[in-house]
Amino acid sequence: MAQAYQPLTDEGAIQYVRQLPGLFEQTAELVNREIGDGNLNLVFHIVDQQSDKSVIIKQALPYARVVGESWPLTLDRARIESETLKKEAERAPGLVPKVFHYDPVMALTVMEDLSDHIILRTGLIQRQRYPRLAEDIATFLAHTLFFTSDYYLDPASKKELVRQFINPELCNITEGLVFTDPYYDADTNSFNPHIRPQVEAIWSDAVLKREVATLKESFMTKAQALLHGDLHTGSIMVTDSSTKVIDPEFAFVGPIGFDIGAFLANLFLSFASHEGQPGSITERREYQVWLLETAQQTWHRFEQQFRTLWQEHVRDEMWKTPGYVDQVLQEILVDSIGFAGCKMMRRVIGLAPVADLETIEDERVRAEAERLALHIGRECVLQRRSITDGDALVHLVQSI
Ligand code: SR1
Ligand code: MG
Repeated sequence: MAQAYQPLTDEGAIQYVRQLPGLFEQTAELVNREIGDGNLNLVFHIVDQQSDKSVIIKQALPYARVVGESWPLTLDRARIESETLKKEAERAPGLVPKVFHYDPVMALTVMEDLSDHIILRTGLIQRQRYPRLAEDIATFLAHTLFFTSDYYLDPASKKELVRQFINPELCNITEGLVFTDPYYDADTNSFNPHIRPQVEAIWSDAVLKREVATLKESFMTKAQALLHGDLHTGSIMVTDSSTKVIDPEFAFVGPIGFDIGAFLANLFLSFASHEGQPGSITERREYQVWLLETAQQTWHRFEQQFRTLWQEHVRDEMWKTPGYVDQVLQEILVDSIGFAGCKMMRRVIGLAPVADLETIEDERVRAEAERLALHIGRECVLQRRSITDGDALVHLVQSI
């Protein structure tokens, strides 16, 4: 076991897993590939060529990989991630990768290899349909969020949870990249020159910016439940029959609607991207319908499951008052749509764009899709309070 932090090399990663008890045989023929393509970390894929057994090592770097050493970043995010995965596994079994080992000094987690799955974002670009997706994500959201909220936990345990998951540096990234930088001419921004007029219109839209400011304040102050914190379609891996939520290093105790909104935003970004992706109009339209049905079903099943958990477990007598759960769910829906809008606009204007849009090669065609994404994002933020269910949300997106 290392005495001090050091980033693993390819060979170092093999030596590291070899000395862990219970993972590989002494005779294992281990091969390793660094496969990290995210914004922050090293990811090693290690396979025993004899038995085909494999694991993933995810190691935090002391900086944000996407920018480099000029952006230092806490290694504590590895702890946050492994502890969140354990909590999520308790409440949403089967929907997160198994953790085999966590090393606080090396800031790494050894976990289940999900190579038989693909990143959901890649599947959506390829216009794959996933029959379990809405149900599994609704289950993940309802269970992880309800059971880590005050609706279930006693007040002392809830406050201890807030303490355990204080995550100031990663929250600060979100506060900047999602809620601030896209709304002025920030150095971190990076957008298609063909959409400059639409971006400048957003920079000068005080009505929109007041609403985003409200959502930013909610993100920073509404400590409702332990969030995944970055639930985009690059944080979900899928097959036809399995869904796994990965990468909760942005976890903290925040507003329930933030995780739901992140997932909805990424379905809507995919919706917008298929305006510009190759293929026949019919194929693209049919796929867009599936994306909206998935959004609608996710909310619908989240709401049903959250209500069931509430009926069975809500703790406080005052919260059993008839009609109160309806009020809570309506507020969660409104928050979710607002956060979805912010998360759409940041992926078009700010740092860390999404492959759904980036893979549209022709800049002018991409601009059409990006304008649609900005328009949907803006309307989600502005009209969120008038939406009362998943059908109304889908109608809002379709009307744009
Ligand atoms: C510097 S990190 C950029 C983005 O990548 C993560 O996935 C988060 O979404 C973050 O905002
Ligand atoms: Mg991530």
